[in-house]
Amino acid sequence: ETRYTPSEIEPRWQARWAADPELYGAEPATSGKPKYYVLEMLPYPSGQLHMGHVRNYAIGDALARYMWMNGYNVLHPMGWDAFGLPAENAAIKNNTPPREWTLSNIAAMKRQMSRIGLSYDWRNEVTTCLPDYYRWNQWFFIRMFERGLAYRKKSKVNWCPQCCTVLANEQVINGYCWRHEDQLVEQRDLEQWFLRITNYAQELVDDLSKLGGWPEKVRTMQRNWIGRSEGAEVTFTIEDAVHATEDEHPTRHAGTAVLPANEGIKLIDETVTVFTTRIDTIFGATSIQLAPEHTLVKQFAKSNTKLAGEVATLLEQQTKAREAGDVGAIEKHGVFTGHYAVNPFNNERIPIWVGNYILLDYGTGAIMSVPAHDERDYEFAKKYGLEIRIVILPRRGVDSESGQDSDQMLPYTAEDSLLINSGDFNTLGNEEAQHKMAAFAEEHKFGTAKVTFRLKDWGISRQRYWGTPIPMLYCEKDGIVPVPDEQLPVLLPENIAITQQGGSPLAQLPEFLNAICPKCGGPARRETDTMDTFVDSSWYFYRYTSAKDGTAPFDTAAVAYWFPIDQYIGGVEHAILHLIYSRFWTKVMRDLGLIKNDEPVERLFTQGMVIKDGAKMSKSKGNVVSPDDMIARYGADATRAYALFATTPDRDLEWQEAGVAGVSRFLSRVYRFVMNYKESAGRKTSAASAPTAASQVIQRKLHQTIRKLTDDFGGRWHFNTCIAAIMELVNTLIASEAAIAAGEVPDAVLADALRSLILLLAPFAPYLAFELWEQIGEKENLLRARWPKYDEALAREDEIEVPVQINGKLRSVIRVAADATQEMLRDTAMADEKVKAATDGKQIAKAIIVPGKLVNLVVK
Ligand code: ANZ
Ligand code: ZN
Repeated sequence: ETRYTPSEIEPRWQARWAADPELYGAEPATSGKPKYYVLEMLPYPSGQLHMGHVRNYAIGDALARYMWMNGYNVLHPMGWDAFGLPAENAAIKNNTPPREWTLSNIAAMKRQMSRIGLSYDWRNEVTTCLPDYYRWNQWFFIRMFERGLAYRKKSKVNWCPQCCTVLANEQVINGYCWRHEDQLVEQRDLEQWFLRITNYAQELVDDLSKLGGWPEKVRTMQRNWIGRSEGAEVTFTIEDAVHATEDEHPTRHAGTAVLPANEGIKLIDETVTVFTTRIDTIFGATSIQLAPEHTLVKQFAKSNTKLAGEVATLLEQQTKAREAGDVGAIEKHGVFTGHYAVNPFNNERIPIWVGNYILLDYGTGAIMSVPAHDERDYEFAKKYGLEIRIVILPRRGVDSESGQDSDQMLPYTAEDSLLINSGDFNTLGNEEAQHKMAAFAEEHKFGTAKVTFRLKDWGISRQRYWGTPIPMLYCEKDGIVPVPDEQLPVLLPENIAITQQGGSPLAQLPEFLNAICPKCGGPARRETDTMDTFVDSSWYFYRYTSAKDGTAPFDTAAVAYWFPIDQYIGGVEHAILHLIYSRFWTKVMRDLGLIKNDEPVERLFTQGMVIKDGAKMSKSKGNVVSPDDMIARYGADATRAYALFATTPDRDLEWQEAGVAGVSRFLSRVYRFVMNYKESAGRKTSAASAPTAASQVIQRKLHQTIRKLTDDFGGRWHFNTCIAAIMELVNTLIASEAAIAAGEVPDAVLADALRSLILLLAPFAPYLAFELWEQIGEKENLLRARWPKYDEALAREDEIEVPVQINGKLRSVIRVAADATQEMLRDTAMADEKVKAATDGKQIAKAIIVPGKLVNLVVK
C-alpha cells in the first residue's frame, strides 16, 4: 500500500511550478476572459513568515485557484513593503547595510511562500525599496506638489524617541508608539511635508457608501476617523481688552479709551470665532472656552504672568491626557482670562475662559460653552459656578410624571427639541432653528454654516534613512524647487553609516546634501527627510499590473482592465491608515487623469488573528508556532488547510497542533483512497448500469459537497465547513468500499467522484490535488480544468413522511427531506394547513420533535 508522503510530493511540485512561470501568471488584458484580481496585503520583509501570514495567504490562494478553475483570468501578485525602520535597527545591531538585510529577508520569505505552495505571479513582483519602484513615489510627490497637494509647514509632530522619528497620528496608539508599546509619544515642532488629504475628506466619506463589499465595521472606523461634523462658525466680538486685564471684574463699557503705550495689548484680536454643532443652543452660551494654545490666549497672557502660568498647567494636563489617548475623559480645569466676549445673537457679554478640554487642532480651537445642553460644559460650569441656562426643552415638555424638575434632567442634550429663552427663535424645532440661525448669522456677517473634519493632512516627512528620498531642493534664490522628472529617481545612497542619533542620516552625507538648483544653476540643499512608508503601500497594487514598466508608474490600459481589485484580504489593523491613504491616492491619480476608478478595492475581507494558548502569537509571549516547523512535520497542504479548517476566516484562530495532525490524517485517507481506485478512474466508459443504492449515496453526497463549496466560495467563505464537507464525502466513499468491491458502483460514477474530489480539494491542498490529478491520468493543467457543477436533482435527499401529533392526536403527515433538522421539521409542520387549523388561536406550550420520526405539539 502506498503512503501519503508530503515531504516527497511537495518539493517535487514546487520544482515543477517554479519552472513554469506561466502557470500562475496573469494573462494579458487582451485575453478576452473575465478578470479577477485577488490580493493579499503585502508583508514587511522581516525575514520570517508567521502564522498570520500563512492564514491570510491561504485564504487568497484558495480563492485564486477557485477563480482559475471557473475560467477567470486571475491576477494574484505578491510584493514587499520593504522600507522602514527595522532594516535600520538591524543595520545598527548587525552592521549589515539595510538593503542587503532587506533583500536577503525577501529571498528567505519567498522560499517560504513557495514551500507553502502559493500561486503568485512572480513576474510582477514589487519591492518598494528598489529605485524602479520608489522613483514613482517621487514622481507622484512632485505631481502633488505642482497641484498644491504637497506642502510644507511647521507643525507639532508626534515624535517617538526610540524610533527617532516623526509618527503619523495613525501611528500613535493611545498615546504610545505603534512600534514601541511602552514608549509614550512626545510632541515636537518641525518643518514637515504634508499631503493634503483633507481636500478629499468629503469624497472619502461620501464614497464609503459605494463600498458595499467592505465590512461594515471598517467603514464605520473610517467614517469616525474622518469625523465629519456639520455645524456653524460664529464670531463673537471681544470687549474692551484694556480694562479687562487691569480689573478681574470689569463692568460693561467701563473705562476710557486710553491705551497704555507699552505691552502688546494692541495685538489683541478683536474677535473670537467658535465652531459649534449646536448653534440652536447659542442663547444658552454662558462662556467662551479657548484651547490653551489658542493665539488669543497667548496675547492675553503676554501681560499677565499669572494667567500664563495657569495656562501652562492646563496645557500640560491636556498633553498628558492626549498622550494617554483619552482627552475625552479629561478631568476638567480652566481659568478665567479676565476678558469678555459679546454674543452676537443677544449682545450679551460672557466671560472668556481657557479650558483644558478644548483642543487647538479641531474646529477653531474655541467653543461657546452651553452648560445646560452639553455634558462637558455642564461638568465645567458646575465646577466653576458658571451660569447654566436652559434654552431647549423636549417637545412634550418636561416629563411631569417622573416628578423631575428641570435641573435634574441636565444636561439635556437631545437633538429633537424645542427652543425657549431664545428671542425670535423661540418655539422652533431645533433642526429648523439650526438652519435659521446659521442663515441669520450669515446674513449679519458674523457667522456661517460650516462642515468640519477630524481628519488631518498627512504628514509624510520622516527623519530616517531607509525610505524614499523626498525629491525636493532648497535654493537660496528660488526657494523650494522640485527635482526635475528627468533626474528621477533621487537615489538613496547606499554607503552610509547609520547611527541611533536623532535627525536624518542623509543630512550627514555632503555628496547627497549638496545639489545644484535646476532653475538658477546655483547651489541648493537637498531635502534629507524620507517619506512615510505608508506612501509605498498606498499605490503598490497598481504597479502589479505592469511592474516592469520603466516609463510610467503603470500601464494605464492594464489598470483599466484589472481595477478595481475584486478582493483584497488582510488584517483589520490596516482598516484605517493604509486603507484611507490608498483611497486618497486613488482619487489623486484619478484627478491626474491616470485612472478612471474612484476606489481601489471592490471587496475587502479582514481575517481574524492567529492565537496560541488564548493570546496573539508573539516572541515576548513565547507562543510562536513557526510555519516551517509545521510544514516539516505535516506538510504544507495540512498546515494551510488547517489554517482554513480550524474556524471561519473572520474569527480568531486558536492554533492547535493536534488539529494539523488531524487534517494530515484526512489527507492521507484521500491519498490512499484515490490511489486504490485510480484504475477505475481511468475506465470512464464502463457500460451505463441502472443506478444502484450505493451509487446513489455517493452521487448525492458528491453533489451536495459541490453545492456547498460553490455556494461558500460565492461569498460566505465558511471554508471550515467546506473542508468538513469534503471529509464527509471521503467518509461516504470509504464506507462504500464493500459496495464498490461487489461491483455495485459503476466505474463512471466512481471516476466522476474521484475527479471531482480532487478538484474540490485543489483550493485547499494544491500539492495533493496536483499529484492525484496526474495519478488518475489527467493531462490537463488542473487550474484550467473546470470546477465541477452540481445537479440539484442528484443532491436532493430522499423525502420521508413524518406524522404530526397535536395534544397526542394524529392531525397530519408532512413530507420532508430524510435528513431534515428539528427546525426544518418544525417550520414545515407549522406551515401545514391541517396543523394551522388545529393550532389556530392557541399557544404552543411545548414541541417535541424527533428528526426522521415525529412532531408532537402540546397546545393550550
Ligand atoms: C456648543 C454646543 C452646545 C456644542 C451643545 C455641543 C452641544 P463634534 O460633534 O465632535 O464635531 N467643540 C468644538 N470645537 C472643539 C474643540 N476644539 N475642542 C473641544 N470641543 C470642541 O463636536 C462639536 C462640538 O464640540 C461643538 O459644538 C463644540 O461644542 C465642541 F449643546 O458647541 B458645541
Ligand atoms: Zn535656484
